[in-house]
Amino acid sequence: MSRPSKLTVVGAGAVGSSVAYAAMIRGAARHIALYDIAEEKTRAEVLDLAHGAKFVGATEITGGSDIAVTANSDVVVITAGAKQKPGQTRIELAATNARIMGSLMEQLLEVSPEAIYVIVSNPCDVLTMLAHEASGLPAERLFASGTTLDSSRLRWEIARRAGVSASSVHAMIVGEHGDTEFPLWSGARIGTVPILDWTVEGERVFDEATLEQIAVDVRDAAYTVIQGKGATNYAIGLSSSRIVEAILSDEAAILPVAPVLSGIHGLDGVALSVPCVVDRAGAHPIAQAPFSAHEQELLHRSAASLHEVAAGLRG
Ligand code: 6V0
Repeated sequence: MSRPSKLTVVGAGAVGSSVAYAAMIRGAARHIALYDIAEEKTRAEVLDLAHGAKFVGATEITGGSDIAVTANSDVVVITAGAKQKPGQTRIELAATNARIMGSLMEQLLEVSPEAIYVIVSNPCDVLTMLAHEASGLPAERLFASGTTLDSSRLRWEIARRAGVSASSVHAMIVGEHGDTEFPLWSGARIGTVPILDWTVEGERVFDEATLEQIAVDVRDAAYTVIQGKGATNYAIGLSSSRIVEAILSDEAAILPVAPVLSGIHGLDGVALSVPCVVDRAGAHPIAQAPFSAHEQELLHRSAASLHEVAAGLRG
Protein backbone atom coordinates (compact mmCIF):
# COMPACT_ATOMS: atom_id res chain seq x y z
CA MET A 1 0.00 0.00 0.00
CA SER A 2 1.35 3.45 -0.84
CA ARG A 3 2.06 5.80 2.05
CA PRO A 4 -0.34 8.76 2.54
CA SER A 5 0.71 11.99 0.83
CA LYS A 6 2.43 14.51 3.09
CA LEU A 7 2.52 18.27 2.66
CA THR A 8 4.69 20.39 4.93
CA VAL A 9 4.04 24.10 5.21
CA VAL A 10 7.04 25.97 6.59
CA GLY A 11 6.05 29.18 8.36
CA ALA A 12 2.88 29.42 10.43
CA GLY A 13 2.31 33.13 9.88
CA ALA A 14 -0.55 34.75 7.96
CA VAL A 15 0.42 32.99 4.72
CA GLY A 16 1.54 29.59 6.00
CA SER A 17 -1.52 29.03 8.18
CA SER A 18 -3.76 29.99 5.25
CA VAL A 19 -1.92 27.59 2.94
CA ALA A 20 -2.52 24.80 5.47
CA TYR A 21 -6.18 25.81 5.89
CA ALA A 22 -6.83 25.92 2.13
CA ALA A 23 -5.02 22.61 1.59
CA MET A 24 -7.04 21.02 4.39
CA ILE A 25 -10.39 22.21 3.01
CA ARG A 26 -9.47 21.26 -0.57
CA GLY A 27 -8.16 17.85 0.49
CA ALA A 28 -4.79 18.55 -1.14
CA ALA A 29 -2.85 16.06 1.02
CA ARG A 30 -3.68 13.26 3.46
CA HIS A 31 -1.19 14.60 6.03
CA ILE A 32 -0.43 18.31 6.53
CA ALA A 33 2.43 19.34 8.81
CA LEU A 34 3.03 22.93 9.90
CA TYR A 35 6.56 23.91 10.93
CA ASP A 36 7.73 27.22 12.39
CA ILE A 37 10.36 28.27 14.91
CA ALA A 38 7.62 30.13 16.86
CA GLU A 39 6.61 27.15 18.98
CA GLU A 40 3.57 28.41 20.84
CA LYS A 41 2.03 30.06 17.78
CA THR A 42 2.54 26.91 15.71
CA ARG A 43 1.02 24.69 18.37
CA ALA A 44 -2.03 26.98 18.48
CA GLU A 45 -2.42 27.03 14.68
CA VAL A 46 -2.17 23.23 14.51
CA LEU A 47 -4.80 22.85 17.24
CA ASP A 48 -7.14 25.36 15.61
CA LEU A 49 -6.86 23.56 12.25
CA ALA A 50 -7.24 20.11 13.83
CA HIS A 51 -10.38 21.23 15.66
CA GLY A 52 -12.05 21.57 12.26
CA ALA A 53 -11.14 18.05 11.15
CA LYS A 54 -14.71 16.84 11.53
CA PHE A 55 -15.84 19.08 8.68
CA VAL A 56 -13.32 18.06 6.02
CA GLY A 57 -12.08 14.85 4.44
CA ALA A 58 -9.55 12.59 6.13
CA THR A 59 -6.64 14.92 6.76
CA GLU A 60 -4.17 14.52 9.60
CA ILE A 61 -2.78 17.81 10.94
CA THR A 62 0.50 17.84 12.87
CA GLY A 63 3.23 20.36 13.51
CA GLY A 64 5.65 22.11 15.81
CA SER A 65 9.02 23.79 16.04
CA ASP A 66 11.15 20.66 15.60
CA ILE A 67 12.34 20.12 12.02
CA ALA A 68 11.55 16.41 12.52
CA VAL A 69 7.84 17.23 12.01
CA THR A 70 8.66 17.89 8.34
CA ALA A 71 10.33 14.51 7.70
CA ASN A 72 9.40 12.44 4.65
CA SER A 73 7.34 15.14 2.99
CA ASP A 74 6.25 14.79 -0.62
CA VAL A 75 5.82 18.55 -1.01
CA VAL A 76 7.23 21.38 1.09
CA VAL A 77 5.75 24.86 0.71
CA ILE A 78 8.01 27.52 2.21
CA THR A 79 6.38 30.70 3.55
CA ALA A 80 8.87 31.42 6.35
CA GLY A 81 10.52 34.77 6.62
CA ALA A 82 10.03 38.42 7.03
CA LYS A 83 7.64 40.49 4.99
CA GLN A 84 8.37 43.92 3.56
CA LYS A 85 8.27 46.65 6.22
CA PRO A 86 7.43 50.26 5.40
CA GLY A 87 10.57 51.93 4.07
CA GLN A 88 12.40 48.65 3.54
CA THR A 89 13.80 48.05 0.07
CA ARG A 90 13.22 44.83 -1.83
CA ILE A 91 16.94 44.03 -1.65
CA GLU A 92 16.96 44.47 2.15
CA LEU A 93 14.02 42.08 2.47
CA ALA A 94 15.74 39.70 0.08
CA ALA A 95 18.90 39.67 2.18
CA THR A 96 16.97 38.79 5.36
CA ASN A 97 14.96 36.05 3.71
CA ALA A 98 17.93 34.67 1.80
CA ARG A 99 19.72 34.14 5.12
CA ILE A 100 16.68 32.35 6.57
CA MET A 101 16.24 30.26 3.41
CA GLY A 102 19.87 29.13 3.34
CA SER A 103 19.81 27.34 6.68
CA LEU A 104 16.19 26.21 6.28
CA MET A 105 16.76 24.42 2.97
CA GLU A 106 19.70 22.52 4.37
CA GLN A 107 17.69 21.23 7.34
CA LEU A 108 14.61 20.43 5.27
CA LEU A 109 16.55 18.53 2.61
CA GLU A 110 18.19 16.39 5.24
CA VAL A 111 14.85 14.98 6.37
CA SER A 112 12.89 15.21 3.09
CA PRO A 113 15.44 14.52 0.35
CA GLU A 114 12.81 13.44 -2.18
CA ALA A 115 10.34 16.30 -1.75
CA ILE A 116 9.28 18.92 -4.26
CA TYR A 117 9.96 22.39 -2.86
CA VAL A 118 7.68 25.36 -3.57
CA ILE A 119 8.97 28.76 -2.43
CA VAL A 120 6.35 31.37 -1.54
CA SER A 121 8.48 33.64 0.71
CA ASN A 122 9.43 36.84 -1.07
CA PRO A 123 11.14 37.71 -3.27
CA CYS A 124 10.15 34.19 -4.30
CA ASP A 125 11.93 34.11 -7.68
CA VAL A 126 15.27 35.34 -6.33
CA LEU A 127 15.07 33.02 -3.31
CA THR A 128 14.45 30.13 -5.71
CA MET A 129 17.58 31.02 -7.68
CA LEU A 130 19.72 31.11 -4.53
CA ALA A 131 18.18 27.92 -3.10
CA HIS A 132 18.70 26.18 -6.44
CA GLU A 133 22.39 27.11 -6.47
CA ALA A 134 22.89 26.12 -2.83
CA SER A 135 20.95 22.85 -2.89
CA GLY A 136 21.86 21.48 -6.31
CA LEU A 137 18.28 20.21 -6.66
CA PRO A 138 17.08 19.67 -10.24
CA ALA A 139 15.21 22.75 -11.47
CA GLU A 140 11.88 20.95 -11.76
CA ARG A 141 11.92 20.00 -8.04
CA LEU A 142 12.41 23.51 -6.64
CA PHE A 143 10.33 26.40 -7.91
CA ALA A 144 8.57 29.57 -6.82
CA SER A 145 4.81 29.89 -6.64
CA GLY A 146 5.65 32.83 -8.89
CA THR A 147 2.72 34.50 -10.63
CA THR A 148 0.10 31.85 -9.83
CA LEU A 149 -1.57 34.29 -7.43
CA ASP A 150 -1.15 37.25 -9.79
CA SER A 151 -2.73 35.23 -12.61
CA SER A 152 -5.73 34.47 -10.41
CA ARG A 153 -6.06 38.20 -9.71
CA LEU A 154 -5.86 38.84 -13.47
CA ARG A 155 -8.60 36.34 -14.25
CA TRP A 156 -10.84 37.89 -11.62
CA GLU A 157 -10.34 41.39 -13.06
CA ILE A 158 -11.14 40.16 -16.58
CA ALA A 159 -14.05 37.94 -15.50
CA ARG A 160 -15.92 40.65 -13.62
CA ARG A 161 -15.72 42.99 -16.61
CA ALA A 162 -16.66 40.27 -19.10
CA GLY A 163 -19.53 38.91 -16.98
CA VAL A 164 -18.22 35.33 -16.99
CA SER A 165 -16.73 33.03 -14.37
CA ALA A 166 -13.03 33.42 -13.60
CA SER A 167 -12.49 29.77 -14.46
CA SER A 168 -13.60 30.50 -18.06
CA VAL A 169 -10.89 33.13 -18.51
CA HIS A 170 -7.63 31.83 -19.95
CA ALA A 171 -4.96 34.40 -19.20
CA MET A 172 -1.69 34.52 -17.33
CA ILE A 173 0.71 36.92 -15.70
CA VAL A 174 4.31 35.89 -16.34
CA GLY A 175 7.81 37.09 -15.41
CA GLU A 176 8.86 38.23 -11.96
CA HIS A 177 6.38 37.98 -9.06
CA GLY A 178 6.65 41.73 -8.55
CA ASP A 179 7.14 45.03 -10.26
CA THR A 180 8.24 43.78 -13.72
CA GLU A 181 5.52 41.15 -14.12
CA PHE A 182 3.19 41.44 -17.13
CA PRO A 183 0.11 39.77 -18.67
CA LEU A 184 0.56 37.51 -21.70
CA TRP A 185 -2.16 39.38 -23.60
CA SER A 186 -1.28 37.75 -26.93
CA GLY A 187 -2.74 34.45 -25.73
CA ALA A 188 -5.57 35.75 -23.51
CA ARG A 189 -8.98 34.21 -24.25
CA ILE A 190 -12.44 34.33 -22.71
CA GLY A 191 -13.80 30.90 -23.48
CA THR A 192 -12.41 30.62 -27.02
CA VAL A 193 -12.76 34.34 -27.85
CA PRO A 194 -9.60 36.49 -28.06
CA ILE A 195 -9.91 39.07 -25.28
CA LEU A 196 -10.04 42.13 -27.57
CA ASP A 197 -13.02 40.63 -29.45
CA TRP A 198 -15.19 40.07 -26.34
CA THR A 199 -18.41 42.09 -26.36
CA VAL A 200 -21.16 42.75 -23.81
CA GLU A 201 -24.46 43.90 -25.36
CA GLY A 202 -22.71 44.46 -28.68
CA GLU A 203 -19.96 46.68 -27.20
CA ARG A 204 -16.32 45.69 -26.96
CA VAL A 205 -15.30 45.55 -23.30
CA PHE A 206 -11.52 45.55 -23.59
CA ASP A 207 -9.40 48.15 -25.38
CA GLU A 208 -5.68 48.86 -24.97
CA ALA A 209 -6.27 51.38 -22.16
CA THR A 210 -8.46 48.92 -20.20
CA LEU A 211 -5.87 46.17 -20.57
CA GLU A 212 -3.14 48.52 -19.35
CA GLN A 213 -5.27 49.50 -16.33
CA ILE A 214 -5.92 45.84 -15.49
CA ALA A 215 -2.19 45.06 -15.67
CA VAL A 216 -1.42 47.94 -13.28
CA ASP A 217 -4.23 46.96 -10.88
CA VAL A 218 -3.00 43.35 -10.76
CA ARG A 219 0.62 44.40 -10.27
CA ASP A 220 -0.34 46.72 -7.40
CA ALA A 221 -3.02 44.47 -5.87
CA ALA A 222 -0.79 43.21 -3.05
CA TYR A 223 0.02 46.78 -1.96
CA THR A 224 -3.71 47.57 -1.76
CA VAL A 225 -4.48 44.49 0.35
CA ILE A 226 -1.44 44.93 2.60
CA GLN A 227 -2.32 48.58 3.20
CA GLY A 228 -5.78 47.57 4.40
CA LYS A 229 -5.06 44.44 6.46
CA GLY A 230 -1.31 44.12 6.87
CA ALA A 231 -0.86 40.93 4.82
CA THR A 232 -2.29 38.97 1.93
CA ASN A 233 -3.23 35.45 2.94
CA TYR A 234 -6.45 33.89 1.58
CA ALA A 235 -5.72 34.03 -2.15
CA ILE A 236 -2.08 32.95 -1.73
CA GLY A 237 -3.35 30.11 0.48
CA LEU A 238 -5.64 28.90 -2.28
CA SER A 239 -3.04 29.45 -5.03
CA SER A 240 -0.43 27.45 -3.12
CA SER A 241 -2.88 24.65 -2.42
CA ARG A 242 -3.70 24.55 -6.14
CA ILE A 243 -0.01 23.99 -6.93
CA VAL A 244 0.25 21.24 -4.28
CA GLU A 245 -2.83 19.49 -5.72
CA ALA A 246 -1.31 19.56 -9.23
CA ILE A 247 1.84 17.92 -7.86
CA LEU A 248 0.31 15.30 -5.58
CA SER A 249 -2.37 14.21 -8.03
CA ASP A 250 0.17 14.12 -10.89
CA GLU A 251 -2.23 16.35 -12.75
CA ALA A 252 -0.06 17.88 -15.48
CA ALA A 253 -1.88 21.17 -14.91
CA ILE A 254 -0.51 24.24 -16.67
CA LEU A 255 0.36 26.89 -14.08
CA PRO A 256 2.62 29.97 -14.15
CA VAL A 257 5.24 28.90 -11.62
CA ALA A 258 8.93 29.77 -11.60
CA PRO A 259 11.66 27.13 -11.77
CA VAL A 260 15.18 28.20 -12.75
CA LEU A 261 15.00 28.31 -16.56
CA SER A 262 17.50 26.84 -18.91
CA GLY A 263 17.15 27.69 -22.57
CA ILE A 264 13.51 28.82 -22.31
CA HIS A 265 12.90 31.98 -24.37
CA GLY A 266 16.67 32.39 -24.51
CA LEU A 267 17.00 32.60 -20.72
CA ASP A 268 19.33 30.66 -18.42
CA GLY A 269 19.94 30.60 -14.68
CA VAL A 270 17.01 32.82 -13.76
CA ALA A 271 13.76 31.81 -12.02
CA LEU A 272 10.82 33.43 -13.77
CA SER A 273 7.20 32.42 -14.14
CA VAL A 274 6.33 31.01 -17.55
CA PRO A 275 3.58 28.50 -18.37
CA CYS A 276 4.74 25.20 -16.85
CA VAL A 277 3.27 21.69 -16.76
CA VAL A 278 3.06 20.77 -13.06
CA ASP A 279 2.97 17.07 -12.18
CA ARG A 280 4.35 14.61 -9.62
CA ALA A 281 7.89 15.22 -10.88
CA GLY A 282 7.62 18.99 -10.47
CA ALA A 283 7.39 21.97 -12.85
CA HIS A 284 8.36 21.74 -16.52
CA PRO A 285 8.38 24.97 -18.57
CA ILE A 286 6.55 24.70 -21.89
CA ALA A 287 9.23 25.53 -24.45
CA GLN A 288 6.80 26.26 -27.27
CA ALA A 289 4.46 28.59 -25.32
CA PRO A 290 4.07 31.57 -27.69
CA PHE A 291 5.23 35.04 -26.61
CA SER A 292 4.97 38.07 -28.94
CA ALA A 293 8.21 39.98 -29.67
CA HIS A 294 7.14 42.63 -27.12
CA GLU A 295 6.39 39.97 -24.49
CA GLN A 296 9.83 38.39 -25.09
CA GLU A 297 11.37 41.81 -24.49
CA LEU A 298 9.41 42.25 -21.24
CA LEU A 299 10.44 38.78 -20.07
CA HIS A 300 14.09 39.61 -20.66
CA ARG A 301 13.61 42.88 -18.75
CA SER A 302 12.17 40.89 -15.84
CA ALA A 303 15.16 38.52 -16.01
CA ALA A 304 17.64 41.41 -15.94
CA SER A 305 15.98 42.83 -12.84
CA LEU A 306 16.14 39.48 -11.01
CA HIS A 307 19.76 38.86 -12.03
CA GLU A 308 20.61 42.25 -10.53
CA VAL A 309 18.94 41.47 -7.17
CA ALA A 310 20.52 37.98 -7.05
CA ALA A 311 23.97 39.40 -7.86
CA GLY A 312 23.56 41.94 -5.03
CA LEU A 313 22.84 39.10 -2.63
CA ARG A 314 25.73 36.94 -3.77
CA GLY A 315 27.86 39.98 -2.93
P1 6V0 B 1 4.43 36.37 8.85
O1 6V0 B 1 3.00 36.41 9.26
O2 6V0 B 1 5.41 37.32 9.46
O3 6V0 B 1 4.95 34.86 9.02
C1 6V0 B 1 6.25 34.47 8.77
C2 6V0 B 1 6.55 33.29 9.68
O4 6V0 B 1 7.85 32.78 9.33
C3 6V0 B 1 6.58 33.65 11.16
O5 6V0 B 1 5.62 32.88 11.87
C4 6V0 B 1 8.01 33.31 11.59
O6 6V0 B 1 8.10 32.77 12.90
C5 6V0 B 1 8.40 32.27 10.54
N1 6V0 B 1 9.85 32.07 10.43
C6 6V0 B 1 10.85 32.99 10.40
N2 6V0 B 1 12.04 32.38 10.31
C7 6V0 B 1 11.80 31.05 10.27
C8 6V0 B 1 12.63 29.89 10.18
N3 6V0 B 1 13.95 30.01 10.11
N4 6V0 B 1 12.05 28.68 10.18
C9 6V0 B 1 10.70 28.55 10.27
N5 6V0 B 1 9.87 29.61 10.33
C10 6V0 B 1 10.41 30.84 10.35
O7 6V0 B 1 4.54 36.63 7.27
P2 6V0 B 1 3.44 36.21 6.17
O8 6V0 B 1 2.96 34.85 6.48
O9 6V0 B 1 2.47 37.31 5.98
O10 6V0 B 1 4.35 36.19 4.86
C11 6V0 B 1 5.32 35.19 4.67
C12 6V0 B 1 6.08 35.40 3.37
O11 6V0 B 1 5.21 35.15 2.26
C13 6V0 B 1 6.62 36.82 3.18
O12 6V0 B 1 7.94 36.76 2.67
C14 6V0 B 1 5.67 37.41 2.15
O13 6V0 B 1 6.26 38.47 1.42
C15 6V0 B 1 5.41 36.18 1.30
N6 6V0 B 1 4.23 36.23 0.40
C16 6V0 B 1 4.37 35.73 -0.84
C17 6V0 B 1 3.33 35.71 -1.75
C18 6V0 B 1 3.54 35.14 -3.12
O14 6V0 B 1 2.64 35.20 -3.98
N7 6V0 B 1 4.70 34.58 -3.40
C19 6V0 B 1 2.06 36.23 -1.38
C20 6V0 B 1 1.91 36.71 -0.11
C21 6V0 B 1 2.99 36.79 0.86
